[in-house]
Amino acid sequence: MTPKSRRDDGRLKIAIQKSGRLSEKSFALLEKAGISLLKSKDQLLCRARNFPLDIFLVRDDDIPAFLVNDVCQLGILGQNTMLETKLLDPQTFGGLEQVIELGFGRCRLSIATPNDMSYDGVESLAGKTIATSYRGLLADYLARQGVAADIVTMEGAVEVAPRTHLADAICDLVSTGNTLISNGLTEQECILESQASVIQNNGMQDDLRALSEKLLARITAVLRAENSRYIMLNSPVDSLDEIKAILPGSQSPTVMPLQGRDDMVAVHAVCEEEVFWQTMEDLKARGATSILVVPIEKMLD
Ligand code: PRT
Ligand code: ZN
Repeated sequence: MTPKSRRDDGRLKIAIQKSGRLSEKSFALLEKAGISLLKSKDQLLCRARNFPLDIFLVRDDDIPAFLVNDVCQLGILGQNTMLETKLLDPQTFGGLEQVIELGFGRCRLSIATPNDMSYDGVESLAGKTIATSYRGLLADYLARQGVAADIVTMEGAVEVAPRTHLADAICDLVSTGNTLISNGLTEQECILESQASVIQNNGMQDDLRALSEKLLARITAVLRAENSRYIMLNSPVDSLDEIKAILPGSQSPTVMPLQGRDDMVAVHAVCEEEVFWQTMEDLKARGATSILVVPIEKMLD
């Protein structure tokens, strides 16, 4: 059961995973968005000191229910969990929507078979039994592929199912692939690529919408800053166009004169993607000098 709605206090509520693979990065994201949290003994609720926001600390699987019951307006959840929840109960959870992809908690939902099972494409699964915690996503995938297989739902330790003869194959989340390898399984089909995302229930009340938009704008700005670099270099006037063209993801660099030099100018640019060593070497090869790449802490247009 979820707690009674407390939305009438005018504070925005966000649900994040209490402990697990998403919790540390969810907290860190809120902190980077300028939210300073009051430490509390409450195991469920944490208040922000400098923003009208309450943070509910819950199991990730409970986050969709917190949203549809209007206990919280926002949540941070793996796309895998959100899509599975919607597929299993579209009537209750159909209104959940993703608002921002966060770039952490990346994994894929894949079908894997024992190393010694002959596998020749997804048709090889016809008539087999597949163990998974993602019945909705797996059933949807098999139906789209036109393959009839039996699904056994397991809450955890899915990777041991073939060894214990509970199933012929499995469908589970994979990140490094080590769990599959150490259980003698081979990844065959990736049925979903997933990452953490901010979700909301469509039809948010007007009084909280403005607060939500403000928080989401800050989160977007944090993600942009994290993915951007500020690059400074000196460029020969003659190769300025070429140098500007290879600055990754930069729109209009600032070009400034260098005192006492007619042949060189200073170039400053925000690059909205990673600046690789190769790019720096390419810049240098075109005559750029004093190339500096620095992280950006905050960024707002
Ligand atoms: O207690 P609560 O219900 O909140 O947590 P949980 O146990 O349900 O979830 P948790 O913390 O394990 O995962 C939360 C979310 O992290 C998932 O829903 C995914 O969105 C994301 N995520 C990213 C992963 C993984 N990577 C991951 N590797 N979730 C689980 N795994 C497991 C996978 O199930 C398998 O057992 O890790 C194992 C495989 O990892 P590798 O690295 O060996 O391939
Ligand atoms: Zn869970």
